[in-house]
Amino acid sequence: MTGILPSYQRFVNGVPVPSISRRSFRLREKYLIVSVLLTFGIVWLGALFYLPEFKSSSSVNDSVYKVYKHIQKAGPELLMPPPLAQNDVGDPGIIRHGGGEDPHIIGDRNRLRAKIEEDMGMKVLERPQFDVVPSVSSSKGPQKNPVDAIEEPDAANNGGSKNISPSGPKADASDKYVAVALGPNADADQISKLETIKGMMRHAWNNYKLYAWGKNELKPISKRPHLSSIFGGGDMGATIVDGLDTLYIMGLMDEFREGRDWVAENLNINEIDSELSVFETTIRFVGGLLSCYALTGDSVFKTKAAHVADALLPAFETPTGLPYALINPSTKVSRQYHWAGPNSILSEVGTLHLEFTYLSDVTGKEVYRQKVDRIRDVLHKIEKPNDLYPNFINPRTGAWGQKHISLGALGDSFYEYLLKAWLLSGKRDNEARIMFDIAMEAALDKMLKVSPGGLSYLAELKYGRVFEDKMDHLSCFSGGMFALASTTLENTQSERYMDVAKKLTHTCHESYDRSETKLGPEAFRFTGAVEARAQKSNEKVYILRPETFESYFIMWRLTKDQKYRDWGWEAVQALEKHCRVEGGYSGLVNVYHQRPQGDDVQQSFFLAETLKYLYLLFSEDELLPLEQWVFNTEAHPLPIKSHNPLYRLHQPSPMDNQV
Ligand code: DMJ
Repeated sequence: MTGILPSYQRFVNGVPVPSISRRSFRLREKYLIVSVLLTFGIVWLGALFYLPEFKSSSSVNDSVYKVYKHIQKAGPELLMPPPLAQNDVGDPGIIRHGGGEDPHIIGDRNRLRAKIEEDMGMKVLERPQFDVVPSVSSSKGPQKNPVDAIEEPDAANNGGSKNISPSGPKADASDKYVAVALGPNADADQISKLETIKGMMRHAWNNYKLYAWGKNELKPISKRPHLSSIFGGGDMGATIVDGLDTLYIMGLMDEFREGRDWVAENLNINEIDSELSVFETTIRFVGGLLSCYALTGDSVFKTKAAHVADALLPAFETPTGLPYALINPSTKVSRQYHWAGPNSILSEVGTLHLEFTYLSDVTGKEVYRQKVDRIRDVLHKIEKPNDLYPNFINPRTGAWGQKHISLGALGDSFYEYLLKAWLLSGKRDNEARIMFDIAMEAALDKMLKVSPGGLSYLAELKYGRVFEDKMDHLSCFSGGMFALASTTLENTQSERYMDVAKKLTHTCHESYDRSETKLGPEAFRFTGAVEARAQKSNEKVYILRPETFESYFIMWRLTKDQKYRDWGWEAVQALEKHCRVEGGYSGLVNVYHQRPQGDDVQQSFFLAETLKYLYLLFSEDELLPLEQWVFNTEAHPLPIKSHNPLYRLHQPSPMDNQV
């Protein structure tokens, strides 16, 4: 059979093989080859000129982009840089030399990404910005050399391009707080206690995530969101924001990352069209976000802290500058609580100072400091009955309301913040410390009582006289406060402060020990035969409050008396026995019942404060040392100015002066 192409048969060892060795083509073959080439050429030119996809060079880009989009759909990680080595998971913005990827390759990828974003108005996913932080390690770590302030890692202009990367300027690895809970000689008991508390945090967080993610709090028994009025009706993710720094401190980094991403993507206070508490929003949201900013250097937290604080500012527009209690961030309308008449609450107007001054220092915006300085000024200058501060004050007139005085509800954290404002300032805010010492001298003279059974307690006053022989659970923070006051300044009161601190912490422990559940009531009285026990039914609740454990923690750090750790462990066991339910942790309706009913609320402060203080009680002193950190009233640690390199003081840039 003859085909189109000729065959010239050769044989090797009698077997036919095709031959390719011939010097020239025959004429018929030449025609055939030329016509095949011509056909190819025509098809190629036709495609170039007539098919729509290839008409212009910009269309070429379109096509490339379409392919790119297909890849993107397949998974964003395809467009993201490969993970760094285990010990190199720092700021994604850092181009690391001497290991890892070639900077040129990173540079090319960044240019490509920037181009795509610019051309298509599209945002390519960023890798999140934080470090891997071990919670349990044998290395001692945190900052040992205090410096005045460090360069702000995310400053808009940090001088030169060598540290600039796709996600922002350089944040040095040392800018991340390394949370180390254990020293080299930690024993098995300490390790297992820390692990238990960490497990509690995981249980609280996972259930919140499962049943109430993005809502404010969790109802752990009915397994659905809890809408607390203090945060308005909207989805502010209170448990996320309040719990984030505890996750970080415990080294629960996966959980921290999901919380951080929620904050970055969803926290928008301006969308809330209902009233929220200026005070609660400040201590939980602004405080929590600032703490995360100090610990990580991730600028998302600073931006969000300022965003939340800005929404609160209209509440300060009063004749005295003392803020109203509530604000609607959408309408910007402010008002007081109905039950307080025209008055603001002392503990609310007096517990903004730490967050607002620190926010000014890290943002460079003076407006926040101006607000709290004005409040301070009013409270400094006003005439005080017997050197004490009543719980109510009218922001229109600047006059006191009813003369009820307490270190518990309505008064508590105002006094705490006088001491802590002085500490946070690196002991420069002397006005605050003097106000604190004068008030405490008066409080101890007039309010400190001893029960017939020998228990010291802080009574409540009205018009200068003992009004009730009662202590709120809230006032159990005061043991820690007096101990801190005693050890941070030597003056005529320091010995007395420590003595009172020990006695009050002991009394608060008694209020726990005298209940069937070993958890303390909301308030306890000292009347006749009844000591350190609640009497009314609304006083018998335990809503997962932290104040007693806060004092155990501070007392342990400052005295090293083992009993504080023992008391803390009793509390952990009681929480596990009575408050832990399948869907999280619940408060109790009556601490005097053997098998108490739950109140079905997992308060956000359980994650922010209760579990954090218990964890710190069993950690080494190097984890958030008291010489470098001050805890806000919601247990969010803030760095001490001039003593903590993570203070992150804002560095003014030349751009700041431009209009
Ligand atoms: C917290 O929100 C803060 O500690 C506040 O100062 C008072 N009480 C709760 C927790 O009990």
